[in-house]
Amino acid sequence: MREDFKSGFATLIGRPNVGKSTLMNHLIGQKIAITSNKPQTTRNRIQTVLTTEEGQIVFVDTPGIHKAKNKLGEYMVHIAERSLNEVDVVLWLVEPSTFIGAGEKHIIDQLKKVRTPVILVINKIDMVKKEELLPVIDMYRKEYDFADIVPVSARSGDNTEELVRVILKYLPYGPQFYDEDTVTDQPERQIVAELIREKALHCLDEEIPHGIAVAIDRMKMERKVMHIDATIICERDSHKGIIIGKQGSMLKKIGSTARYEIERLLDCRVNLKLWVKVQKNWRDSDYLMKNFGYRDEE
Ligand SMILES: Nc1nc2c(ncn2[C@@H]2O[C@H](COP(=O)(O)OP(=O)(O)OP(=O)(O)O)[C@@H](O)[C@H]2O)c(=O)[nH]1
Ligand SMILES: [Mg+2]
Repeated sequence: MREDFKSGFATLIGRPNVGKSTLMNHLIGQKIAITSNKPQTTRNRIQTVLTTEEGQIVFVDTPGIHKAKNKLGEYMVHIAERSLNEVDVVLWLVEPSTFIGAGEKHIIDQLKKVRTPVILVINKIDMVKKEELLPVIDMYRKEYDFADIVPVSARSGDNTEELVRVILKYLPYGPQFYDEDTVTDQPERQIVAELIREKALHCLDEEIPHGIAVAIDRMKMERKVMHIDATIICERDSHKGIIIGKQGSMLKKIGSTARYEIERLLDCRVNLKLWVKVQKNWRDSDYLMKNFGYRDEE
Protein backbone atom coordinates (compact mmCIF):
# COMPACT_ATOMS: atom_id res chain seq x y z
CA MET A 1 0.00 0.00 0.00
CA ARG A 2 1.27 3.46 -0.89
CA GLU A 3 1.57 5.64 2.15
CA ASP A 4 0.77 8.89 0.39
CA PHE A 5 -2.47 7.58 -1.18
CA LYS A 6 -5.74 9.05 0.00
CA SER A 7 -9.16 7.42 -0.05
CA GLY A 8 -12.59 8.12 1.28
CA PHE A 9 -16.20 9.09 0.71
CA ALA A 10 -17.63 12.40 -0.49
CA THR A 11 -21.38 12.95 -0.61
CA LEU A 12 -23.15 15.43 -2.87
CA ILE A 13 -26.15 17.01 -1.20
CA GLY A 14 -28.36 20.00 -1.91
CA ARG A 15 -31.80 21.07 -3.01
CA PRO A 16 -33.35 19.39 -6.05
CA ASN A 17 -32.11 20.46 -9.49
CA VAL A 18 -28.88 22.20 -8.40
CA GLY A 19 -26.80 19.83 -10.55
CA LYS A 20 -25.53 17.17 -8.12
CA SER A 21 -25.86 14.27 -10.54
CA THR A 22 -24.53 16.28 -13.50
CA LEU A 23 -21.46 17.23 -11.45
CA MET A 24 -20.85 13.68 -10.28
CA ASN A 25 -21.10 12.33 -13.83
CA HIS A 26 -18.68 14.99 -15.00
CA LEU A 27 -16.16 14.21 -12.26
CA ILE A 28 -16.07 10.48 -13.02
CA GLY A 29 -16.25 11.08 -16.77
CA GLN A 30 -19.21 8.80 -17.37
CA LYS A 31 -22.97 9.02 -17.14
CA ILE A 32 -24.08 6.82 -14.27
CA ALA A 33 -26.65 9.02 -12.50
CA ILE A 34 -29.58 10.22 -14.58
CA THR A 35 -30.25 13.96 -14.82
CA SER A 36 -33.09 16.20 -15.93
CA ASN A 37 -34.34 19.76 -15.72
CA LYS A 38 -37.16 18.55 -13.46
CA PRO A 39 -36.62 18.57 -9.70
CA GLN A 40 -36.45 15.30 -7.73
CA THR A 41 -34.82 13.30 -10.48
CA THR A 42 -32.51 11.24 -8.25
CA ARG A 43 -34.38 8.98 -5.83
CA ASN A 44 -31.71 6.73 -4.39
CA ARG A 45 -28.15 6.90 -3.18
CA ILE A 46 -25.82 6.39 -6.17
CA GLN A 47 -22.22 5.52 -5.57
CA THR A 48 -19.40 6.08 -8.08
CA VAL A 49 -15.62 6.04 -7.98
CA LEU A 50 -12.88 8.38 -9.20
CA THR A 51 -9.29 7.13 -9.04
CA THR A 52 -6.40 9.53 -9.59
CA GLU A 53 -2.66 9.41 -8.93
CA GLU A 54 -3.23 10.99 -5.52
CA GLY A 55 -6.18 8.99 -4.29
CA GLN A 56 -9.59 7.45 -4.70
CA ILE A 57 -12.79 9.38 -4.10
CA VAL A 58 -16.02 7.43 -3.67
CA PHE A 59 -18.84 9.83 -4.54
CA VAL A 60 -22.30 9.42 -3.07
CA ASP A 61 -24.98 11.20 -5.12
CA THR A 62 -28.19 11.74 -3.19
CA PRO A 63 -31.78 12.88 -3.82
CA GLY A 64 -32.48 16.59 -3.50
CA ILE A 65 -33.53 17.69 -0.01
CA HIS A 66 -37.07 19.06 -0.20
CA LYS A 67 -40.33 19.25 1.70
CA ALA A 68 -41.65 15.72 1.30
CA LYS A 69 -45.26 15.30 0.19
CA ASN A 70 -45.46 11.50 0.27
CA LYS A 71 -43.61 8.44 1.55
CA LEU A 72 -41.31 8.36 -1.46
CA GLY A 73 -40.32 11.97 -0.70
CA GLU A 74 -39.68 11.13 2.94
CA TYR A 75 -37.53 8.19 1.89
CA MET A 76 -35.54 10.40 -0.52
CA VAL A 77 -34.83 13.09 2.08
CA HIS A 78 -33.90 10.42 4.62
CA ILE A 79 -31.37 8.87 2.21
CA ALA A 80 -29.82 12.28 1.57
CA GLU A 81 -29.61 13.40 5.18
CA ARG A 82 -28.30 10.07 6.39
CA SER A 83 -25.37 10.30 3.98
CA LEU A 84 -24.00 13.25 6.00
CA ASN A 85 -22.90 10.90 8.75
CA GLU A 86 -21.43 8.25 6.48
CA VAL A 87 -18.73 10.19 4.66
CA ASP A 88 -15.40 11.96 5.10
CA VAL A 89 -16.44 15.16 3.40
CA VAL A 90 -19.74 16.75 2.37
CA LEU A 91 -20.15 18.68 -0.88
CA TRP A 92 -23.09 21.03 -0.50
CA LEU A 93 -24.16 22.21 -3.94
CA VAL A 94 -25.98 25.50 -4.37
CA GLU A 95 -26.82 27.76 -7.28
CA PRO A 96 -25.14 31.16 -7.55
CA SER A 97 -28.04 33.16 -6.15
CA THR A 98 -27.84 35.70 -3.34
CA PHE A 99 -31.02 34.47 -1.75
CA ILE A 100 -30.87 31.96 1.08
CA GLY A 101 -34.34 30.50 1.41
CA ALA A 102 -36.04 28.10 3.79
CA GLY A 103 -34.66 25.14 1.82
CA GLU A 104 -31.07 26.25 2.30
CA LYS A 105 -31.73 27.14 5.96
CA HIS A 106 -33.00 23.63 6.58
CA ILE A 107 -29.82 22.17 5.06
CA ILE A 108 -27.64 24.46 7.20
CA ASP A 109 -29.46 23.13 10.29
CA GLN A 110 -28.69 19.56 9.20
CA LEU A 111 -25.03 20.43 8.57
CA LYS A 112 -24.72 21.90 12.03
CA LYS A 113 -25.68 18.54 13.51
CA VAL A 114 -22.68 16.72 12.02
CA ARG A 115 -18.94 17.15 12.39
CA THR A 116 -18.01 16.19 8.82
CA PRO A 117 -16.15 18.99 6.96
CA VAL A 118 -18.38 20.74 4.42
CA ILE A 119 -17.22 22.15 1.09
CA LEU A 120 -19.65 24.66 -0.39
CA VAL A 121 -19.80 24.05 -4.13
CA ILE A 122 -21.37 26.91 -6.04
CA ASN A 123 -22.47 25.25 -9.28
CA LYS A 124 -23.74 26.70 -12.59
CA ILE A 125 -21.25 29.59 -12.59
CA ASP A 126 -21.61 29.62 -16.38
CA MET A 127 -24.93 31.36 -15.72
CA VAL A 128 -23.51 34.41 -13.89
CA LYS A 129 -20.81 37.02 -14.37
CA LYS A 130 -17.63 36.64 -12.30
CA GLU A 131 -18.33 39.76 -10.25
CA GLU A 132 -21.70 38.36 -9.22
CA LEU A 133 -20.01 35.46 -7.42
CA LEU A 134 -18.32 37.39 -4.63
CA PRO A 135 -21.53 38.51 -2.92
CA VAL A 136 -22.81 34.90 -3.08
CA ILE A 137 -19.64 33.62 -1.42
CA ASP A 138 -19.79 36.36 1.23
CA MET A 139 -23.38 35.63 2.05
CA TYR A 140 -22.87 31.87 2.48
CA ARG A 141 -19.73 32.41 4.50
CA LYS A 142 -21.78 34.26 7.10
CA GLU A 143 -24.17 31.31 7.47
CA TYR A 144 -21.74 28.46 8.10
CA ASP A 145 -18.08 27.75 8.73
CA PHE A 146 -17.21 25.95 5.50
CA ALA A 147 -13.98 23.98 5.16
CA ASP A 148 -13.68 25.42 1.63
CA ILE A 149 -15.76 27.18 -1.00
CA VAL A 150 -15.35 26.16 -4.65
CA PRO A 151 -17.32 27.66 -7.57
CA VAL A 152 -17.70 25.30 -10.54
CA SER A 153 -19.72 24.62 -13.65
CA ALA A 154 -20.72 20.98 -13.98
CA ARG A 155 -21.91 21.74 -17.50
CA SER A 156 -18.68 23.25 -18.88
CA GLY A 157 -16.33 21.55 -16.41
CA ASP A 158 -14.97 24.91 -15.31
CA ASN A 159 -12.90 24.60 -12.09
CA THR A 160 -13.88 20.97 -11.48
CA GLU A 161 -10.22 19.85 -11.38
CA GLU A 162 -9.69 22.29 -8.55
CA LEU A 163 -12.69 20.74 -6.78
CA VAL A 164 -11.10 17.27 -6.98
CA ARG A 165 -7.90 18.68 -5.50
CA VAL A 166 -9.81 20.30 -2.64
CA ILE A 167 -11.82 17.11 -1.91
CA LEU A 168 -8.59 15.08 -1.65
CA LYS A 169 -7.35 17.52 1.00
CA TYR A 170 -10.12 16.33 3.33
CA LEU A 171 -9.72 12.58 2.76
CA PRO A 172 -7.61 10.44 5.08
CA TYR A 173 -4.61 8.43 3.90
CA GLY A 174 -5.83 4.95 3.19
CA PRO A 175 -6.07 1.96 0.88
CA GLN A 176 -7.58 1.86 -2.60
CA PHE A 177 -11.09 0.41 -2.08
CA TYR A 178 -11.82 -0.35 -5.73
CA ASP A 179 -9.53 -1.21 -8.65
CA GLU A 180 -8.91 1.74 -10.95
CA ASP A 181 -11.29 0.52 -13.68
CA THR A 182 -14.30 0.54 -11.39
CA VAL A 183 -16.66 3.43 -11.98
CA THR A 184 -19.66 2.28 -9.99
CA ASP A 185 -21.07 -0.60 -8.02
CA GLN A 186 -24.63 0.12 -9.13
CA PRO A 187 -26.11 -3.05 -10.64
CA GLU A 188 -26.54 -2.91 -14.43
CA ARG A 189 -30.27 -3.62 -14.13
CA GLN A 190 -30.68 -0.58 -11.94
CA ILE A 191 -28.82 1.73 -14.32
CA VAL A 192 -30.95 0.43 -17.19
CA ALA A 193 -34.17 1.10 -15.24
CA GLU A 194 -32.94 4.58 -14.42
CA LEU A 195 -32.10 5.35 -18.06
CA ILE A 196 -35.65 4.42 -19.06
CA ARG A 197 -37.01 6.65 -16.28
CA GLU A 198 -34.77 9.47 -17.47
CA LYS A 199 -36.16 9.30 -21.00
CA ALA A 200 -39.69 9.30 -19.58
CA LEU A 201 -38.74 12.38 -17.54
CA HIS A 202 -37.45 14.09 -20.68
CA CYS A 203 -40.42 13.20 -22.86
CA LEU A 204 -43.29 13.86 -20.44
CA ASP A 205 -44.66 17.05 -18.97
CA GLU A 206 -44.51 18.31 -15.43
CA GLU A 207 -46.80 16.33 -13.16
CA ILE A 208 -46.56 12.80 -14.62
CA PRO A 209 -42.82 12.05 -14.27
CA HIS A 210 -42.90 12.37 -10.50
CA GLY A 211 -45.32 9.46 -10.27
CA ILE A 212 -43.30 7.12 -12.48
CA ALA A 213 -41.24 4.11 -11.52
CA VAL A 214 -39.55 1.58 -13.80
CA ALA A 215 -39.29 -2.14 -13.15
CA ILE A 216 -37.08 -4.45 -15.21
CA ASP A 217 -39.02 -7.68 -15.70
CA ARG A 218 -36.41 -9.52 -17.76
CA MET A 219 -32.89 -8.86 -18.93
CA LYS A 220 -31.29 -11.66 -20.85
CA MET A 221 -28.49 -12.00 -23.39
CA GLU A 222 -29.42 -14.20 -26.33
CA ARG A 223 -27.24 -14.49 -29.41
CA LYS A 224 -25.34 -11.27 -28.66
CA VAL A 225 -28.53 -9.26 -28.22
CA MET A 226 -29.66 -8.07 -24.79
CA HIS A 227 -33.41 -8.60 -24.47
CA ILE A 228 -34.96 -6.28 -21.94
CA ASP A 229 -38.61 -6.23 -20.84
CA ALA A 230 -39.51 -3.31 -18.63
CA THR A 231 -42.66 -1.83 -17.14
CA ILE A 232 -43.27 1.85 -16.58
CA ILE A 233 -45.49 2.24 -13.53
CA CYS A 234 -47.65 5.32 -13.21
CA GLU A 235 -50.33 6.48 -10.79
CA ARG A 236 -53.40 7.13 -12.92
CA ASP A 237 -55.24 5.72 -15.91
CA SER A 238 -55.11 9.13 -17.58
CA HIS A 239 -51.31 9.14 -17.16
CA LYS A 240 -51.09 5.70 -18.72
CA GLY A 241 -52.82 7.03 -21.83
CA ILE A 242 -50.37 9.93 -22.08
CA ILE A 243 -47.32 7.72 -21.58
CA ILE A 244 -48.49 5.39 -24.35
CA GLY A 245 -49.47 8.29 -26.61
CA LYS A 246 -51.36 8.29 -29.90
CA GLN A 247 -50.96 4.83 -31.41
CA GLY A 248 -48.12 4.19 -29.01
CA SER A 249 -46.06 7.11 -30.27
CA MET A 250 -44.91 8.39 -26.87
CA LEU A 251 -43.91 4.95 -25.64
CA LYS A 252 -42.02 4.42 -28.88
CA LYS A 253 -40.14 7.68 -28.38
CA ILE A 254 -39.21 6.82 -24.78
CA GLY A 255 -38.19 3.32 -25.86
CA SER A 256 -36.01 4.30 -28.79
CA THR A 257 -34.12 7.05 -26.93
CA ALA A 258 -33.62 4.71 -23.96
CA ARG A 259 -32.48 1.87 -26.18
CA TYR A 260 -29.86 4.08 -27.80
CA GLU A 261 -28.28 4.88 -24.44
CA ILE A 262 -28.58 1.37 -23.05
CA GLU A 263 -26.75 0.07 -26.12
CA ARG A 264 -23.93 2.51 -25.45
CA LEU A 265 -23.84 1.52 -21.79
CA LEU A 266 -23.83 -2.23 -22.37
CA ASP A 267 -21.88 -2.05 -25.61
CA CYS A 268 -24.17 -4.50 -27.40
CA ARG A 269 -27.42 -4.55 -29.37
CA VAL A 270 -30.54 -4.17 -27.28
CA ASN A 271 -34.10 -5.29 -27.87
CA LEU A 272 -36.20 -3.21 -25.49
CA LYS A 273 -39.88 -3.88 -24.87
CA LEU A 274 -41.85 -1.47 -22.70
CA TRP A 275 -45.18 -1.88 -20.93
CA VAL A 276 -47.19 0.59 -18.90
CA LYS A 277 -49.08 -0.27 -15.74
CA VAL A 278 -51.12 1.73 -13.22
CA GLN A 279 -50.47 1.34 -9.50
CA LYS A 280 -52.60 3.90 -7.70
CA ASN A 281 -50.72 5.92 -5.05
CA TRP A 282 -47.67 3.68 -5.07
CA ARG A 283 -45.63 6.58 -3.70
CA ASP A 284 -47.47 6.20 -0.40
CA SER A 285 -47.23 2.42 -0.18
CA ASP A 286 -44.27 0.98 1.72
CA TYR A 287 -44.81 -2.34 0.01
CA LEU A 288 -44.87 -1.03 -3.57
CA MET A 289 -42.00 1.38 -2.96
CA LYS A 290 -39.86 -1.53 -1.82
CA ASN A 291 -40.90 -3.46 -4.89
CA PHE A 292 -39.66 -0.67 -7.15
CA GLY A 293 -36.29 -0.47 -5.41
CA TYR A 294 -36.88 2.31 -2.91
CA ARG A 295 -35.89 0.48 0.21
CA ASP A 296 -33.63 1.18 3.12
CA GLU A 297 -30.67 -1.17 2.99
CA GLU A 298 -30.00 -0.96 6.71
N1 LIG B 1 -26.22 26.02 -16.81
C1 LIG B 1 -25.92 24.94 -16.08
N2 LIG B 1 -26.83 23.99 -15.89
C2 LIG B 1 -26.49 22.92 -15.14
C3 LIG B 1 -25.21 22.80 -14.55
N3 LIG B 1 -25.20 21.64 -13.85
C4 LIG B 1 -26.41 21.07 -14.00
N4 LIG B 1 -27.20 21.83 -14.78
C5 LIG B 1 -28.58 21.55 -15.19
O1 LIG B 1 -29.41 21.55 -14.04
C6 LIG B 1 -30.48 20.61 -14.18
C7 LIG B 1 -30.51 19.66 -12.99
O2 LIG B 1 -29.38 18.82 -13.02
P1 LIG B 1 -29.29 17.48 -12.17
O3 LIG B 1 -27.87 17.04 -12.21
O4 LIG B 1 -30.35 16.52 -12.57
O5 LIG B 1 -29.64 18.08 -10.71
P2 LIG B 1 -29.71 17.29 -9.31
O6 LIG B 1 -29.20 18.23 -8.28
O7 LIG B 1 -29.06 15.97 -9.40
O8 LIG B 1 -31.29 17.16 -9.14
P3 LIG B 1 -32.14 16.09 -8.25
O9 LIG B 1 -31.65 14.73 -8.59
O10 LIG B 1 -33.53 16.32 -8.69
O11 LIG B 1 -31.93 16.46 -6.82
C8 LIG B 1 -30.23 19.88 -15.50
O12 LIG B 1 -31.05 20.49 -16.48
C9 LIG B 1 -28.76 20.15 -15.78
O13 LIG B 1 -28.43 20.15 -17.15
C10 LIG B 1 -24.25 23.84 -14.78
O14 LIG B 1 -23.10 23.83 -14.31
N5 LIG B 1 -24.67 24.87 -15.54
MG1 LIG C 1 -29.78 14.10 -9.13
